[in-house]
Amino acid sequence: MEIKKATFKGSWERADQMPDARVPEFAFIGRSNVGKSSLINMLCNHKGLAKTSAQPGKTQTLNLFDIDNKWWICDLPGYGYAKVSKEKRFKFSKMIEHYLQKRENLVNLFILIDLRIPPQKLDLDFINWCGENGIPFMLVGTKADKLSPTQVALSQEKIEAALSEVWVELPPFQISSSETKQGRKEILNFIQECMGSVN
Ligand SMILES: Nc1nc2c(ncn2[C@@H]2O[C@H](COP(=O)(O)OP(=O)(O)OP(=O)(O)O)[C@@H](O)[C@H]2O)c(=O)[nH]1
Ligand SMILES: [Mg+2]
Repeated sequence: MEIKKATFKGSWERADQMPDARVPEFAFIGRSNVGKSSLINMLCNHKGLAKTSAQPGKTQTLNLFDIDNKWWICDLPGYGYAKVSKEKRFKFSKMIEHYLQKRENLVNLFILIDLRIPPQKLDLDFINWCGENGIPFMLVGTKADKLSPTQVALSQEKIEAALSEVWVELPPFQISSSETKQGRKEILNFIQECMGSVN
């Protein structure tokens, strides 16, 4: 699958204020700075589409993008960014929780994990929460360009070993880099497959 036209639809602070969608939606989540917005831009071949920043906490709202008038992408705020106030952090998690539980057209969530850091409790807790809440997801290991292939494989192994303690069957896992476009084809194909099973 190729994306021809991606356009920004708008930003919302609450899931119940978002436009009703009659098309499949795919969302991207993960810790602040993990590379959600960069991955969306990489998938869409559109550098300035989702705002990115070297400083964590850039995306603070639910941002929607229309893709080829056929499906939507939602860029979610990062979770677990310690520098925002406690109140704001709470707001983030409620905002995210509501979105994930109420968004009827959400087909799949991409949970991004930075391959350079060992498995974090926060990520594992979030993944387990998604499992308990029946939210379909794929794990995406990000920033692979910053590691050697051996380090990438080791990192994936560590994440999967941590998940094996809870999960009988491991969720799908895709390695990616927004710099080299690694994983682009695979993620777009995955999206297409998901849409095939929806239609
Ligand atoms: N080398 C490398 N850098 C990346 C990659 N993806 C993102 N970055 C960098 O990581 C930083 C954060 O990227 P964003 O895409 O803004 O991250 P985010 O997850 O959307 O962050 P928040 O919106 O703050 O939660 C930026 O400086 C990006 O250039 C990647 O695949 N490789
Ligand atoms: Mg962002």
